[in-house]
Amino acid sequence: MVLGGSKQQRFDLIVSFSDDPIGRLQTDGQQKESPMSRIAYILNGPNLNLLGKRQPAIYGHETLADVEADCGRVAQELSLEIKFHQSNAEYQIIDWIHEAREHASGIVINPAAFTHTSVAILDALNTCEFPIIEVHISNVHRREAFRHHSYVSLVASGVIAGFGTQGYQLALHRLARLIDEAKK
Ligand code: CA2
Repeated sequence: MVLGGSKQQRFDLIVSFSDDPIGRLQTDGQQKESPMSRIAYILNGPNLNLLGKRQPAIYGHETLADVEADCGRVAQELSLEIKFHQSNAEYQIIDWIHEAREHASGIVINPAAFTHTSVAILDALNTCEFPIIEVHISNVHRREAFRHHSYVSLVASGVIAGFGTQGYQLALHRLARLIDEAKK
């Protein structure tokens, strides 16, 4: 490709547009880690590793691996790259939030029981400058009163609850829209 200028210098482009449809690569082929990346962290809190294995009447039959696969398919449609994690440890979720604030453009989080207890997760999320979508598989508002309060809702752009595991896919669609709007 020849670029303009008085001396008509010639540049070889290492990356063509078709190699990089969503603009994540720099001309040296390295991945950008700017706030405008399309990396989405999907974080899951305690006991969600048991999804599909216990209490199907509340949480359905899909396993967390099924949810990850569904999210992967939707992410591809939306040109998002996902980092999908689950932990039973509060500190681990906080560490992933810290990682996301450096590398990602958004978080989808089902903090599970930490939703109702964790000021530490709220504080970590408050350091992020991108959209955060809170997801609950069950309709927490039809359940015990202690599930009606969420610390995470104080920082979330939106909350999806009661749509089963489909809620994660809905959250990714919303996150992609918010990332696109932030670019304008
Ligand atoms: O509805 C949700 O997604 C919840 O975040 C799930 C949490 C609960 O504490 C929240 O109030 C609402 C519990 C996650 C436990 O997941 C299990 C999954 C299958 C079997 C047993 C537990």
